[in-house]
Amino acid sequence: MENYSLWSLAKHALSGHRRWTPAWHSREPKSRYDVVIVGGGGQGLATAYYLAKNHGITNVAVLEKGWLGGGNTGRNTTAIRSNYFYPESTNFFERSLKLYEGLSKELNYNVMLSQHGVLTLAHSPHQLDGLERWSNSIQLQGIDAEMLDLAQVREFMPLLDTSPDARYPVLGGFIQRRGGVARHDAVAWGYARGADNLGVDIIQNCEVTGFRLGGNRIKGVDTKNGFIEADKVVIAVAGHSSVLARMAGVNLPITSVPLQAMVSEPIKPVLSGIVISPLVHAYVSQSDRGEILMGGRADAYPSYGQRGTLSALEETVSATLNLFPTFSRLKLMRQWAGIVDISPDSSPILGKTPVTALYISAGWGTGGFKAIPVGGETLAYTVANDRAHPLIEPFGMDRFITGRFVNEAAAAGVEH
Ligand code: FAD
Ligand code: PYC
Repeated sequence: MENYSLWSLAKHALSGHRRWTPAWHSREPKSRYDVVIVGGGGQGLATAYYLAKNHGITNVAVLEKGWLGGGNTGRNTTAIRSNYFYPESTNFFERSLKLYEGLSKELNYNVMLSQHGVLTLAHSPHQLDGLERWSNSIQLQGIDAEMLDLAQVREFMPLLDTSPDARYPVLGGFIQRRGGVARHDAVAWGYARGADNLGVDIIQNCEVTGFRLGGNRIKGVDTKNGFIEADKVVIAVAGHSSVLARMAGVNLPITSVPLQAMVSEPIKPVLSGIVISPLVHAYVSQSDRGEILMGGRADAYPSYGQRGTLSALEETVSATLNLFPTFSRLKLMRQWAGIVDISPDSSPILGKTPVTALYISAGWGTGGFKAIPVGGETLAYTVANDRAHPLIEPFGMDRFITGRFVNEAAAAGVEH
């Protein structure tokens, strides 16, 4: 393993950064694996890592049609928090937050976790009551959550327009101080390097085009590079979950829509933490580079176009200016989108499928970055034991038959 000491940084700087040791190997696919994971985003890579690390299953391939982290993992706004509403969700996301808190050490890779807090605003007494109820529910699980009055909101985010004549006056808010952000590429690359070190094959530019079944059991995957036999297969392809699952004869109740984000030109540090306003439909933070990072509601129509529409962009910018009128003088530098796969109750779909030995990690919608560590850990357990990990029992496909939904639409950072 490379030792990233000051000496090695200086050596690489002097050699023009030409001789870095690659973080993972580029492998040719073998003809057979114990487990094939389709999708080299954070969820797929973390599942591979924990299969090898926690269960000793190393004859594993991660097949990625493009480049690692080129899907939603590399396109998201990296909000990390565990302030969901129902105990099933808070316990699941809190486990993820705890794993994030130790992740740089676990992977020996700096994922740049920065816990500056996530603040959700209330603009009406009714919203304030809702946030109080939400905050109490989280505290009952032993998880940190705190109501802020207007003075405390001002102290946390002085640049926010909290004047009474703002278009949507702020009355208060609810904060999770352990919430924050991490660097998305580093999360994908750290898990990739960790998995590679443990013997997992990471194969990019290898699109899966179909699944082979024998009776009701998975036998392997067809790829652009040929057939690969596998005892078990995991589908972890976010924006294309229903497309891939359908190839294996599994229908997922998922809607796929673009979700956009955008950044301004960089400025000096003016914001600490993330602020979310569910009313104006914007969330705002400042990147380590100084850009003001903005996101809003998902696009109105299902699409696989990874661009997003101008109207959603305009709405996000205008909502941001409702909160921070001073940003009107900033230039918008970049905009991008990813396709998010939204389930009927806005909770993930995790675990076994009706096809024997085929597993799914999907339905992450607008919030699966924060769940990469726990999604990987619990799905690896489920694949290794062919039994749902207790933390993901509530998130199985069977809930669409039993009706035991875990409706977290209101806890998603953005409307969708
Ligand atoms: P991905 O990272 O999308 O990985 C799936 C991979 O599968 C892709 O690399 C894709 O190329 C590959 N693939 C697809 N089809 C095939 C095939 N046929 N063969 C092989 N490979 C295939 N979440 C948060 O927690 N906090 C946030 O602040 C947040 N903000 C977001 C903002 C935006 C703009 C977007 C788009 C998403 C946001 N999310 C956020 C959601 C989060 O990004 C996703 O839920 C998460 O990244 C899903 O991880 P994944 O590994 O499942 O998917
Ligand atoms: O999941 O917290 C979240 C989030 C915020 C913005 C997009 N997703």
